[in-house]
Amino acid sequence: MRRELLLYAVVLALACLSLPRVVESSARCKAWLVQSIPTDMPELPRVSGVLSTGDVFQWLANNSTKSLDIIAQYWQLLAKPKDPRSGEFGYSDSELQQFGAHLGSLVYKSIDNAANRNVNIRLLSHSGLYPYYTKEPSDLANGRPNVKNVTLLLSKWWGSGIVHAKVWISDDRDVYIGSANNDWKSLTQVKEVGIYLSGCSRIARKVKTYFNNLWRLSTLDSSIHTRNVSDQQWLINRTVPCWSHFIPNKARCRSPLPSYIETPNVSPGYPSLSDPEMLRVEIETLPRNHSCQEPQPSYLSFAPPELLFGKYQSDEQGWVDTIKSVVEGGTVRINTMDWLGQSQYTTPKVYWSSLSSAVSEVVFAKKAKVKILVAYWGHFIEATDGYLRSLLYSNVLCSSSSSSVQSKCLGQVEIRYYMVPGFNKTGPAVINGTKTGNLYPAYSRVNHGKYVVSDMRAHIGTSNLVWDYFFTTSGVSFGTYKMEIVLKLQEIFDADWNSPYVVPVQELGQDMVVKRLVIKGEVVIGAAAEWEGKDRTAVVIAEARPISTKMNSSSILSVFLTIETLCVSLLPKFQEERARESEREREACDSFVLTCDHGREVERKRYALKDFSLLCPS
Ligand SMILES: *[C@@H]1O[C@H](CO)[C@@H](O)[C@H](O)[C@H]1NC(C)=O
Ligand SMILES: *[C@@H]1O[C@H](CO)[C@@H](O)[C@H](O)[C@H]1NC(C)=O
Ligand SMILES: *[C@@H]1O[C@H](CO)[C@@H](O)[C@H](O)[C@H]1NC(C)=O
Ligand SMILES: *[C@@H]1O[C@H](CO)[C@@H](O)[C@H](O)[C@H]1NC(C)=O
Ligand SMILES: *[C@@H]1O[C@H](CO)[C@@H](O)[C@H](O)[C@H]1NC(C)=O
Ligand SMILES: *[C@@H]1O[C@H](CO)[C@@H](O)[C@H](O)[C@H]1NC(C)=O
Ligand SMILES: *[C@@H]1O[C@H](CO)[C@@H](O)[C@H](O)[C@H]1NC(C)=O
Ligand SMILES: *[C@@H]1O[C@H](CO)[C@@H](O)[C@H](O)[C@H]1NC(C)=O
Ligand SMILES: CC(=O)N[C@H]1CO[C@H](CO)[C@@H](O)[C@@H]1O
Repeated sequence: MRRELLLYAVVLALACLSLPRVVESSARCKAWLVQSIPTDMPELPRVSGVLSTGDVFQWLANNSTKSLDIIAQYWQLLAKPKDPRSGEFGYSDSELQQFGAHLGSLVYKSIDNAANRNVNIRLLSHSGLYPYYTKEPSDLANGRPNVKNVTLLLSKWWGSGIVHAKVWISDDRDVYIGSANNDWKSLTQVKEVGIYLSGCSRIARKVKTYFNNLWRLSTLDSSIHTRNVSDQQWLINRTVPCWSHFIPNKARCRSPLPSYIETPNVSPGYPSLSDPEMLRVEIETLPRNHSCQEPQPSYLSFAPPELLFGKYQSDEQGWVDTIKSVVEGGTVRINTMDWLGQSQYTTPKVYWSSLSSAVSEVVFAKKAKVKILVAYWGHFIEATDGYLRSLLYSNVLCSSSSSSVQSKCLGQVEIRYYMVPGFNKTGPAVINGTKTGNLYPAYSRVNHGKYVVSDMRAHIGTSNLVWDYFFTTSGVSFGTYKMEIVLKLQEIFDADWNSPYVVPVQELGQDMVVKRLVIKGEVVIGAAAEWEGKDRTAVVIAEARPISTKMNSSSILSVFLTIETLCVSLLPKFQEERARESEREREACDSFVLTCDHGREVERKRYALKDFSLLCPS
């Protein structure tokens, strides 16, 4: 035994020595992070070594020789500017060119080409979106025995919910998992983040197992395989598949899926696994770092839990464990479109504190800094702000939890809204013959990525952070302890977090005060923002003369901007760290440079926000 080990060590050492010469072999598993960056975001720093979604989708199709399996919520790769029902109606060809719509056609064409090469293609989607629904996958399948398309309605199985995973598997070897839909806007008008795994058969086969479970589900009759249960974990009555662990053990059916979970019979629900399956796959990244250490483990997680198999963890556990993986005094970065501590589509609503609890726990016990970036866009969910502010209240609770100086709260939650410029000017260019003034197509200009990264591990998913996505909707995540991926994902987050496209979320009841601010030559000596019904009022006092601006919800942006402009920190403990000086560029109202001195660090940022003109006398 010992000799064997020794021999193994020698072989490993030799393999390591010879590594650089054999790396070009295509059998190696390589990983890249993948992004889509909306047009017209010149101030967003580009992160090197990150691929673009449009390229990766084409490669996955172009490189396929045997099989191509795609899970999509909906398909809109081909823009339809001439169709009055379309969200891009009325934009000119040159505008669409500027939007990058042609990239969607290239992706569509690459799948069409793969179909012509007789690749076996399986397309699994939700029912699609108005007005085209399943037109694109149907067109691709039409008259081709090698292309199969199915629609899977999860609401028949879980009462609500949709196919929401965005997954491509090519030749059981190359995989994309991420936030990008099969929509041309997901390539150039929506901020997306995903991972491209190339030459990774072991991972691809596991993702394919999940695909096969979904595919099988689409062939089954939900009416004989579902039960209405009184869910004892979430305290609502709801419909679930008959093999669900939300059904008491004795009443459960045997799962008809090809692969299912092998945990002991526990109920209610799907408690966290103590030792979820980890994939010990050596992953190569760019820049290459040939280490001869054990491969850092990676994992997959899936939703909803009834589709789990083997010892793979639920998507909720993947998120929670990644938040909790932070080292003492470390940082967790969370990027999401939505954040709700409840369900969105059930009646009655479910209260869901899994993620916010995990955040507060690491703030208290691990003294962690948690940065959360949430999208603010045309379809922002109103209840979000309340949940975010209540999460920010953890800062107050943490500070007041300890009285002694030594044990004072060092953890902190910080939350910012991400506003892609133009987010409030989306929709068709023309409605009923009238120009709308919109500048971008409908459902675009939003930060749509879904990931969390601590200093230990990275988790890249397809689910929005709302209960339904974890319990009634299909989602897939890839996570890893691979340090290069962890660092690269942090870099992507930081580029967004420090960009001029973010504004802080204000803590409940926190008023803003500023010492000194220069606006167009006038010294501002006071500022405050408060709620007035549904509206926020911002008051800026310059040289003791109020230049008061009333701000309703439509000009909320300006309030956030004011807050940011004043460099007021959100936390009581930082109250003394106020803006020293801020300078607005004289020539334009929509562009100014802000310099904040936080004592420790000096931040200098450029802002380009048209709504600021409210504060700019015309
Ligand atoms: C995919 O293949 C098509 C046809 O061969 C080619 O035109 C296109 O450039 C390829 N895409 C990429 C990103 O390599
Ligand atoms: C296949 O994928 C690789 C990246 O993994 C890419 O460099 C190459 O261009 C792709 N080949 C084709 C034909 O698209
Ligand atoms: C699949 O595509 C065909 C056209 O080939 C279409 O008739 C059918 O409705 C589609 N099926 C589903 C389930 O979307
Ligand atoms: C479950 O309840 C829903 C709505 O209350 C009902 O439509 C459905 O038929 C029930 N399903 C089963 C399997 O009892
Ligand atoms: C839920 O179902 C249980 C029995 O399964 C029933 O006793 C209860 O009244 C139901 N609750 C609601 C709110 O419908
Ligand atoms: C590369 O590997 C070495 C040792 O294995 C490690 O110390 C170093 O931090 C790694 N570099 C990166 C960028 O992860
Ligand atoms: C456009 O006009 C039709 C017919 O007058 C009307 O039914 C529809 O609501 C209008 N659509 C919008 C978006 O105003
Ligand atoms: C919001 O306030 C702005 C500036 O005062 C004003 O121009 C706009 O009409 C208001 N919008 C609504 C919906 O009240
Ligand atoms: C000026 C403007 O377009 N305001 C809109 C911004 O977005 C919110 C949410 O959709 C709308 O309610 C405002 O009217």
